[in-house]
Amino acid sequence: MEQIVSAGIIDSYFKKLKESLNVDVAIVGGGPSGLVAAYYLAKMGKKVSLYERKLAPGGGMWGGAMMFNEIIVQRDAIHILDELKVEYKPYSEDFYTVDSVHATAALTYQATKAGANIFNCISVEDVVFQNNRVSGLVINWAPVHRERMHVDPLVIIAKAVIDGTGHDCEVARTLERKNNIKLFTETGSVMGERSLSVDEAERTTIENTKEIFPGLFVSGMASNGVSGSYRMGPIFGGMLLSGEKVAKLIATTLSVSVQ
Ligand code: 48F
Repeated sequence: MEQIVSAGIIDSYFKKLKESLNVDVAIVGGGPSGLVAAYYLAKMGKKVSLYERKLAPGGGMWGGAMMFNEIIVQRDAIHILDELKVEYKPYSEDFYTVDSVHATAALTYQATKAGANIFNCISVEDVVFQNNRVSGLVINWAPVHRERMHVDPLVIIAKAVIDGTGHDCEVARTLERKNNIKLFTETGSVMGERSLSVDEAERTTIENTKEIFPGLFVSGMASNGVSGSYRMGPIFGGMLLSGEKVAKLIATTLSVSVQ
């Protein structure tokens, strides 16, 4: 009995890991934008894996605002909540409240149900850089990073990578720091996030969701961080719409590149 429990877990995990050594889309960060992107891409039949360094995917969504576990979603993004079967309540004409624990769990569930593999407790420490293109990820156990252990990583090959790391836009920063390249931003660099301005930030989150270097796309707060736009606090329509947009962009890019 003891052996079956351990062997089952090891066999099943390594099957998943091995299947994910070469994917269509590798997503860094399990925040709302990354989870929504994972859902739509998997639903379109793409092979998707998502890497989250924390134990629980969900990023900044669990905690609502100041740990009041409710979030606000605007009317424009309600079709995504409907698609992912997330419950919401009308609050005022264009705004809805959503239980943040319910929403985060639902996004995680729907992404995996659609076929995306989520790997938690894994940190992305670098990208694969070949022919002036981001072609995959360099991954390691999050505790290895936390303990600063000198342990070499494993590598995942991907046709497209999403930086969904939130405010820190870690993948874009690492790419820029190590490779003497210019990103597709106004300055050619990661411009850094500005202070809070809700309307502006919600709009630009979607505008700034794009390919910022061949093979590397940004979603969610990382989009605004890379392009020098504002933060917005606990309103989540922009994050959901950004996840939807990046999935469509990548699907289009991949379909063009296979023709
Ligand atoms: O920050 P986060 O929730 O990403 P998001 O989709 O959503 C932002 C909102 O939650 C909120 C906001 C909305 O109004 O402003 O902040 O842009 O989630 C990012 C996830 O990425 C993980 C991190 O632990 C978090 O769960 N992450 C960051 N860097 C890495 C990483 C890394 N190098 N490797 C793996 N995971």
